[in-house]
Amino acid sequence: MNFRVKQCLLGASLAVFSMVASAPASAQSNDYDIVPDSWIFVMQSDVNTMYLEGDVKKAMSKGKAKGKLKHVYKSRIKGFSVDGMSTKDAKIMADTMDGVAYVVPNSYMQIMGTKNFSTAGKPAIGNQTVPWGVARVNGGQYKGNGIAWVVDTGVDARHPDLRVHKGKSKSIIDSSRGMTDGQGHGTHVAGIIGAKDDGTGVVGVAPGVTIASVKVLDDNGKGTADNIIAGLDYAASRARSGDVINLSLGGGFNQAVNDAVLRASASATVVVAAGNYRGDARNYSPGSTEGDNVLTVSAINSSDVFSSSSNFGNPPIDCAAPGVEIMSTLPGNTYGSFTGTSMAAPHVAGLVLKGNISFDGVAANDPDGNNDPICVF
Ligand SMILES: [Ca+2]
Ligand SMILES: [Ca+2]
Ligand SMILES: [Ca+2]
Repeated sequence: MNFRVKQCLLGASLAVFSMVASAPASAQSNDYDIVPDSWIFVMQSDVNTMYLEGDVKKAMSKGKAKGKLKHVYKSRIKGFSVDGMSTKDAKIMADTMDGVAYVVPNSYMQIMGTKNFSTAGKPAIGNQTVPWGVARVNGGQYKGNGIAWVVDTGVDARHPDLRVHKGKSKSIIDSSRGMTDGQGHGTHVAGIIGAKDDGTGVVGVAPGVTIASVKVLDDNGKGTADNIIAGLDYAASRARSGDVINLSLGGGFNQAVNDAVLRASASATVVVAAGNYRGDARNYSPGSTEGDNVLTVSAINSSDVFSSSSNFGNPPIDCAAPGVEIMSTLPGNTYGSFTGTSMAAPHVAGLVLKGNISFDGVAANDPDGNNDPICVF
């Protein structure tokens, strides 16, 4: 956690603060990360959320704060987001409303994986391939009935190598494509976790597991913290112990995102990508989240060498997993490879579903000098 942000939270429970002012110079929390005039309010954990929507609107009229209520978070996560509200009015809101723990600016986040265009879009040819990452973590053979909640760009539900539960899937964002994945990243992540062991295409770490797609990022792989929190709130309200929630995305440090991950982890284990900024993972969200039921994952290549783009630092990183040139499912019944900590996290999500994680070897050349253990079954 960012020390100065923490001080601010403890010092004044109703303080409005800016990540621009609070973040250290080395962090990515620069101006371009902030969504203008958009705020995330986090309520104290004992607040009754039944009347939260009405309370927000009442506070807006009472305090003369102008803005548009966007999301209300009322399951594990308690809070709300607003658009079109000035910094001055956000302060008024925080002062007028009872039970506000803190407010932070909304911020942009994105996928933590890069498509290799020379391999993407290939149909499956011949027999099933076991991707190197699945072999490295001893994946395969899943008999449980857990669900993998993939909070991402969507998942192609028609891909024959995936088992997607449409009824449990949901899009948080307005999208002309509806539930489907226009980017490819979410479909790729889903295949790493659970592509079927059916003799064709690829196989995942927990083959054939039910995938629930929670779409929070657009066709460019980009999104905002308040939508990601809404996706987490949705997944946490339905996930059970034995499920896993995967977050292969990231951006600058955002306390509200980290707290949402922490609160969601009361429902099921949350696995998060460390981030691809070649920096200290403590400066990025959600990778910096620390909790007993939260796993932060860095990336290695097929020689167990730490990926040059992966964030580092223990804490918050718990282990490393395969994340370079990973072959998996892509939309339209095709396959291709991606690189990033986005690919490392779902390997560990698959292990969580299988129910047993151990370590085998370490990531060589880890920049923090403390070589991350490699998670395997
Ligand atoms: Ca397969
Ligand atoms: Ca950790
Ligand atoms: Ca390390």
